[in-house]
Amino acid sequence: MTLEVSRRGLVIGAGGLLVAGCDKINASPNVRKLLALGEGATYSAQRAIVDRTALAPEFTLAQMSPTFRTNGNTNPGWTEYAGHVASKFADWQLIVDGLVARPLKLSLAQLRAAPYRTQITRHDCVEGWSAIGQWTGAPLYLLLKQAGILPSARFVVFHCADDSGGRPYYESVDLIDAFHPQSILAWGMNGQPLSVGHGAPLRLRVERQLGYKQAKYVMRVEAVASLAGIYGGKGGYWEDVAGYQWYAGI
Ligand SMILES: Nc1nc2c(c(=O)[nH]1)N[C@H]1C(S)=C(S)[C@@H](COP(=O)(O)O)O[C@H]1N2
Ligand SMILES: [Mo]
Repeated sequence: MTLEVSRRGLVIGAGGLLVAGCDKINASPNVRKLLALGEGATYSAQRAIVDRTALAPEFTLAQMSPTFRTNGNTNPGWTEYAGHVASKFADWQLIVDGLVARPLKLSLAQLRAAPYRTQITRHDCVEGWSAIGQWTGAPLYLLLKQAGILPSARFVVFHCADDSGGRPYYESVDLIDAFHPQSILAWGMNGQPLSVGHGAPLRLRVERQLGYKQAKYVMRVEAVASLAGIYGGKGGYWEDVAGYQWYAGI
């Protein structure tokens, strides 16, 4: 197990974060409800809950893929995004809002100065390719905690800068995955700032789920009670347009 020490001196390791993650998950009213259900239900129901919080495998630097291809949209392209690329995202801000007590607007500099986690994981695309890469970013649960996510929230929606045929790309996860210790909003990849092709300035990594859940170009994180009424209502771009599975666990 590797230990990462962030600039704030917070020691982050797979084990340490797992404990932190579990504390947080236990603290979430939704999960408390699930766990309470599990206590009175079958062993398999409990095991399903435990599996959801397990860590995805992590790899060594030596195991990283020599190339990590880009896929899907590789540049949102429109004027405002192009302006942010030109100014190296100096004036860009991530919005965290919806069912939160304290909506946030965070600059890339603020995100990079916050506690971060680095993980080397395997990305699996449904189109039949995989690649192992290193991701560095802000643990999602820390941002949601900072924003004061409300008990009425059930899902977290990631709004992206790109669209296909006028339909914005978006994705969503439930609170178990949102508070998973390996769920991060990555600003770094393979030791470099995240490139435009891979989703600059910020992209989601939810390491126990398929490639299309790994939303690139994340502009806004919205806590919601329901996915109904958000775009096509199925929780994601590919879910809406092609009937892809919403959970997409691997
Ligand atoms: N905003 C946005 N996110 C996206 C996509 C996209 O087209 N737009 N494609 C998805 C798919 S299908 C995959 S496999 C990965 C590809 O990530 P990469 O370009 O870093 O390899 O991003 C996912 N996230
Ligand atoms: Mo994909």
